[in-house]
Amino acid sequence: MHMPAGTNDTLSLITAKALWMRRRAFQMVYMAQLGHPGGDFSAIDVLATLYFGVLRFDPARPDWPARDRFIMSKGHASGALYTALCAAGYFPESWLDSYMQPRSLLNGHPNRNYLPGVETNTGPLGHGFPVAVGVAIAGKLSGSDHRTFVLTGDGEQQEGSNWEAAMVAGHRKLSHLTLIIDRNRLQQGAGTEETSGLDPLDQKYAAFGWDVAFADGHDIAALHLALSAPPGDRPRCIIANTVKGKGVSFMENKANWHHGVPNADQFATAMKELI
Ligand SMILES: Cc1ncc(C[n+]2csc(CCOP(=O)(O)OP(=O)(O)O)c2C)c(N)n1
Ligand SMILES: [Mg+2]
Repeated sequence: MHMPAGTNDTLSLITAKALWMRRRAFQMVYMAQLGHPGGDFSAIDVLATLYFGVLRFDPARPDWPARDRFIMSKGHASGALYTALCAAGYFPESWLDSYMQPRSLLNGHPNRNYLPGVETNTGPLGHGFPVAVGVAIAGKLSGSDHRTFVLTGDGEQQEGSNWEAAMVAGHRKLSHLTLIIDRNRLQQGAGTEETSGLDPLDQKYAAFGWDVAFADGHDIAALHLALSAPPGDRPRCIIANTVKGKGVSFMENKANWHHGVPNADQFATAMKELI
């Protein structure tokens, strides 16, 4: 499943998948009248780049020991993860229509007991990153060359558990671990910096022994370059500068679209813009 680095074909494929994911995720939210579309849309370009340009995986063997792991720590953005897993071949598209319906396998927050491709249950913020550190430690102890990628929100970084995880990963030089922070500068109802400031995030991770890089979280070529770089000698943190609600004019940078849901007119407008 791994694509050659940075070819135009790879970047075009990722771009096309990301567009499909935005359209499909918004349709799911519209049908369910539930969801977190703002955070879905800030993360989708990162997920599309990972699944269609970086990760080593086989959807026919979700538990293949040598697979790269991706952990969606910001589990509320399940629309981004479910559309990525579906596009990657883990389950049929019809399953997406059951999003958040009673007894659906596609809960509001991802559950690995229900859905192939989900590495661990997430939703409570601050849990996925510590689990990813454990996964990376296990990989290192077993001599595996698989990589572990984890995506957190930026508001999520306010949870103390992340900093314990960051400290352990730096101490153990977990070179095969990459943390991506979705730096959209908004959390549930307000900006991160007015709630509990995070800056300078880069200096904090560097102080914990991490390699740190910034990337435009919607520039597929830049994301591909940053995410497909081979492991170094320590864990890597990529701060992806993103726009919450990216791709739909009335959603971009609006806190109320954290868990806002569209009416019929808004849905139609979004579908016209997402082409
Ligand atoms: C421990 C915990 N507290 C509160 C929530 C409710 N909650 C869900 S998303 C969210 C805001 C997250 O902001 P951020 O991490 O920046 O996510 P994004 O902007 O990418 O959507 C909150 C407070 C939660 N899921 N878990
Ligand atoms: Mg945020």
